[in-house]
Amino acid sequence: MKANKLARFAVVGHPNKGKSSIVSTLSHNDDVVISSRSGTTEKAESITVDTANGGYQLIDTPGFQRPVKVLRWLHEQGANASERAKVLEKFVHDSDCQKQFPDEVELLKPIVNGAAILYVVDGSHPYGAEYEAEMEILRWSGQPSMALINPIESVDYVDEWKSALLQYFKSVQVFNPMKADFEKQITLLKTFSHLNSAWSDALQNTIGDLQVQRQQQLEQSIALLSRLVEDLCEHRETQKVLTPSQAEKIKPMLEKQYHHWMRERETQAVRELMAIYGHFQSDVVAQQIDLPPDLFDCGQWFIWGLDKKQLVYAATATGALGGAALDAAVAGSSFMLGALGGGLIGASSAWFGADKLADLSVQGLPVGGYEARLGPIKNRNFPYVVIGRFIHLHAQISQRSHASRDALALDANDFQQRVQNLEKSTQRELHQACERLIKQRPVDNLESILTPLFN
Ligand SMILES: Nc1nc2c(ncn2[C@@H]2O[C@H](COP(=O)(O)OP(=O)(O)OP(=O)(O)O)[C@@H](O)[C@H]2O)c(=O)[nH]1
Ligand SMILES: [Mg+2]
Repeated sequence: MKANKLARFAVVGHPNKGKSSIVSTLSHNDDVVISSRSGTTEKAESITVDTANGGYQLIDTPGFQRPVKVLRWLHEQGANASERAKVLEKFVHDSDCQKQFPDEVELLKPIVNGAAILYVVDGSHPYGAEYEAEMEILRWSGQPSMALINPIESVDYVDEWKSALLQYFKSVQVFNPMKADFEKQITLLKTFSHLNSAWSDALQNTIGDLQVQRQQQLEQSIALLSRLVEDLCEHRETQKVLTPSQAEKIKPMLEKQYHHWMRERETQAVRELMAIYGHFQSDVVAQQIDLPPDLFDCGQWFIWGLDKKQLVYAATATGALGGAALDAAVAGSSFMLGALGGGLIGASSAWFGADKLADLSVQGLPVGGYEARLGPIKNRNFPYVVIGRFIHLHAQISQRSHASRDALALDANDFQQRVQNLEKSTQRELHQACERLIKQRPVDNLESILTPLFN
């Protein structure tokens, strides 16, 4: 049976050193309870990372509470080295020990039952002799083991810890569960695969599966953005009215509905994006999430979408400026920016004016009366704003540790740099796609045009 062959790792150590955080990060599970209160985890909890061709188990455990006393009890059993694993077994089944040392019984049980050991320490606090009893107890099990140094606040004592740990563990690694990106997690899993040869094939398969899954997550994100930008670019709000003047009167209401729909649609996409990456505590996270400035905060559009210089290039690349102007824009756009003031681009407000969003139109209906219509969006920077915001969020969410319970902190947006980094021909494809979106024309290969922006 697959379950019997699964590699199992008990994550053990002092209380409050990030054991649960490591389990949460590696299992991509944001359900694991993490807290600054020492002694949060009271019962051993097993989490299975299940993949198509492999998988493994992580067991979160309570921290050691009375290691010195436990070690004394073990010594009192008078066992020689060959009998020590049996003594540990006796310890976890002894009813007096269960009463006296519930935490140690709970954390040693999975190890006695065959789990390998991941011993977690904090690299921001000094090493101390009190840890020796813990490591000695673990050594009695004879199980495969490695140590993880979690630099919770700093790396100040990492070297000191390494010297101490290497005497007890063959493998010692620094691993920060809050910051470990996907690649670092994979590196750690590779180390796990060397701990026990019986598990190495299954763990190698798991690594392969996780890499495939990561690629699928990226593809799903691109498809999600593609649908989002299409929906937002084509949306319109309509309302039947009796007279054209009535249409003017309801314009503020239509605008409100229009903005509401657009914002909701974007928020929904962000939730879906979080779900793709396994951040299911969306209520908590969504409340905490510090979304980019309001979608309709147009003053921010040159930050989230293209800047003015890039818009000049986009305008020329899509033919809005004509061929000669294109060369000038590619050569350097300072001339073009100057020329804008002279009204070179007839439709410049759609390109550069943040005021021009969506128009109200009124049309007579065949059955009588009129239809007031707001939208679709007119602003040429709009699709880039949507793409820029989404890509920024994607970068944050796809790297977000599942142990992180903080608000999503947004750093500088690099969308404009990403556009700049594209090959000129790819840039032009993007600009042409955005132009088609604004002109309500379908873009067949939108996903493949958006893909290079995610690199
Ligand atoms: N900044 C930072 N904080 C961390 C890191 N790892 C853990 N913490 C914090 O340290 C505290 C304890 O983390 P837990 O993962 O709950 O620790 P634990 O070892 O499971 O604790 P117990 O279950 O109480 O034994 C929490 O407040 C975490 O947010 C880290 O790498 N960086
Ligand atoms: Mg815990």
